[in-house]
Formats: sequence, structure tokens, C-alpha cells
Amino acid sequence: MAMVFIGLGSNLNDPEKQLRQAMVAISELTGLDVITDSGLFKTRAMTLNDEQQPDYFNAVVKVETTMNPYQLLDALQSIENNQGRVREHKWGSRSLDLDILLYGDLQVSDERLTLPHPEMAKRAFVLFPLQHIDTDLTIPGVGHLQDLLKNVSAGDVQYAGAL
Ligand code: A4P
Ligand code: MG
Repeated sequence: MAMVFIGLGSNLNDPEKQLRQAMVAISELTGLDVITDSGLFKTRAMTLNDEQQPDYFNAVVKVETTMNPYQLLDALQSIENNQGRVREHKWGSRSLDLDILLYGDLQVSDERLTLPHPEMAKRAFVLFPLQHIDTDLTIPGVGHLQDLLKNVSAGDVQYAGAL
């Protein structure tokens, strides 16, 4: 059994509904139990080249799973595809993005998977939801959540209620 944190994000096609639907789909996966979730956060879009994008909704869910990381990635990508994922370009708007943030204390980097998620340490829309789940988290190879939170802007993230 591995303890895993999954990041959810959407800024197209009714983002709140996308996240709720994704939560249901995740909870229905075989070999996975949902432990808890962060609730919903409304977040300012982080973009490349100052591109204008609608706000995102983000959340993090903590699960326990017997799936290996690649099986889990396959399962999450099927959920993205089932929800008609539209992806314009790298860091572009999307109807649903599911990222594996942490898989236990595993550190890997290959062509399919990088763990911990390489960008998470810099992202307010990941770190604040994580804090709602576990204030005392350490990101393997990166540092303590509380230290990482000092370098991101709380103004980019607004708690928006239960998922
Ligand atoms: N991949 C590697 N490691 C992982 C991992 N830990 N979890 C690979 C999930 N996937 C991982 O992902 C491309 C490939 O990454 C996958 O096929 C998998 O093998 P993708 O999500 O299909 O590609 P993408 O949409 O181009 O993702 P990219 O550029 O990584 O986008 P991000 O980093 O997910 O960021 N602003 C706010 N406020 N909230 C957001 O949620 N999201 C993004 C997208 C930008 N700005 C945002 C938000
Ligand atoms: Mg992704």
C-alpha cells in the first residue's frame, strides 16, 4: 500500500463540476481508497508568457493504493480522457488535469513519470491545498511544506468550500 497525493486542476467547461466528477471517478478505481481531500480552491492561472487564462479550480486528494505508479498514471489519464480532456498546449487551458504529486517517498524520473511532481514545490495552487490535508508534510528530496509555502503567494489561492 502506498500513500499518494493527486493534484486536480481545471479551468474549462465548468471546472467545479470537472473536479467533482473526477473525484467520483478516482474513488471508484479498483485498488484505491480515498483517505481525504483538500476541498476546492479557486486559483489564479499560472501561465507561460503572461498568457491570459480563466481562473482554475484546484484540489488535492490523498489516497491509499495498491497500484504501482504507472498503473495509477494510466488510470488517471483514462479519467482525463473520459472527461473529454481538451489540452491546448503546454501549460494551456484544460478541462481536466490529474497529476501524481507524491507517491509515498518514491523519487523517480523517466520519460513517463517524474516523482515528486517537478513543479509542485513552486505552485501555490498545489501547496495550499496540500496544507489543508497535512500541515507537516515533507516533499522527498525537496523540503518541508511549511518552508515551501514561504516562497509562494497566498493571494493566488482562495478556499472555495467543500468538494
Ligand atoms: N508526467 C510526468 N510526471 C508526471 C506526474 N508526476 N504526474 C508525464 C502526472 N503526469 C506526469 O502531462 C504530460 C506528461 O507528463 C504525461 O503524459 C505524463 O507521462 P500532461 O498533463 O498531459 O501535459 P501538460 O498538460 O502539457 O502538462 P504540463 O505542462 O506538465 O502542465 P502542468 O504542469 O500540469 O500545468 N495554473 C493554476 N492556477 N492551476 C493549475 O492547475 N495547471 C497548469 C498545467 C498550468 N497553470 C495552472 C495549472
Ligand atoms: Mg498533467
